[in-house]
Amino acid sequence: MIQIAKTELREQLHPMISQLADIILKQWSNNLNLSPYQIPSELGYVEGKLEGEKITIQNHCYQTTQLRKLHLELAKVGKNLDVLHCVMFPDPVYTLPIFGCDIVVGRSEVSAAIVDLSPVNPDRSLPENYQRALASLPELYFSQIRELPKWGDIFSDYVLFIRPTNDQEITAFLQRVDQFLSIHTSLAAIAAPASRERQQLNLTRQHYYCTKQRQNDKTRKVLEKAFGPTWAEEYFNNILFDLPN
Ligand code: 18B
Repeated sequence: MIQIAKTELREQLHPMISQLADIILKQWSNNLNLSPYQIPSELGYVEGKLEGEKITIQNHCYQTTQLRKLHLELAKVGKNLDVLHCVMFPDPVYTLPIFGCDIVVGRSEVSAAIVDLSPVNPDRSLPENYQRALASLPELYFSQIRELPKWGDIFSDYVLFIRPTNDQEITAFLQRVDQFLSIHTSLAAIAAPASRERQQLNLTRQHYYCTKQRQNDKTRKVLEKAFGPTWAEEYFNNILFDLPN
């Protein structure tokens, strides 16, 4: 099991976030052959405060042969905002979707919970083996489905974007993330390298994904308030949504 360096932060976060962090780290350590991924050491654990509230960020980063960057980020902003952010970027050599997940909790209420296996096919379809596995998952009902933002054309038809309204919905969401991760870790591990041409397309699509995610003004605003616009821009470009070489 992966050791959590600063357990204190996780313990201070909303239980949905700490539970999801456990699920993600367990899936990674049980099902993948992880190597460390170097992020600048000063960004592993970050504290910032410009105007208003203190922000604390904790990053976990790994890589495997097929996945160039597995990133889990936990953040606490003041007393009232907790965030979990997770992206698994494939190595563009492999034609694999981009797993992404975000949970935002404001004043003890989960306002946004989103998970997706985002396609790298220009027609937004997923590889056939992913489609088969996802189509066989049981259907779920959530009472509050949220509308995707304008930049959200990167997401697949399987995206789940909700505001959970009770513990059952929280549990159902967590289970669904666990299922996405089981599917993804098993299919990613057996992926074969794509043709040169296809690798180029995978790279282009990953650039597109990152360009769209960087348009999330709600994330940007939180980071700008704590660290200033220059730092926020660099953090977006180098840590959250960096482009592969
Ligand atoms: N995100 N999120 O990751 N974001 O990073 N996030 C918010 O209730 C942070 C991702 C996504 O409706 C909100 O609206 C901070 C990934 C979508 O316009 C806040 C960090 C995905 C929305 C934050 C962070 C993703 C959203 C507003 C760095 C998906 C809705 C909360 C740790 C795969 C956007 C709310 C909209 C919202 C904050 C999605 C405050 C600081 C990987 C779609």
